[in-house]
Amino acid sequence: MKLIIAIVQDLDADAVVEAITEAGYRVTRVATTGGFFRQGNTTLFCGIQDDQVHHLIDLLRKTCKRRTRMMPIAPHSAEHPMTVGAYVEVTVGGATIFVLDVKHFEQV
Ligand code: 2BA
Repeated sequence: MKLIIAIVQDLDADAVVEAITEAGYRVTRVATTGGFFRQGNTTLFCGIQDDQVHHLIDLLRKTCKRRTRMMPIAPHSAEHPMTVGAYVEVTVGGATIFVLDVKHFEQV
């Protein structure tokens, strides 16, 4: 058995969860925050059989989109309040996926 941990953008979360549940898998959705942007994203936990990993990753690939975001690299500070910050374009997503071996699974 595998545990898939997938970090996706909030914009894709509803569609991904729908696709995963429609395909017959179980998923837990957690509201998370990315360390770099410090903005909300969604982390999905999905326990599946080994032979389902490729199918699940395929679903994530089809439903999660790459997007570009503008990230401030020189935000204006108290020392220079009139400075207009500089921005850099950063590509985010589709999905960041971890595949972990599950040693033991039990529901009581
Ligand atoms: P954030 O940490 O908010 O990162 C958002 C985007 O900023 C990243 O998109 C990447 O394009 C860029 N980025 C992040 N750290 C960077 C760095 N040190 N230098 C330059 N650019 C950087 P993604 O790579 O698609 O990641 C989307 C979200 O997935 C991340 O949000 C984070 O929440 C999670 N993530 C990505 N890689 C991870 C990892 N190795 N471990 C844990 N979480 C990860």
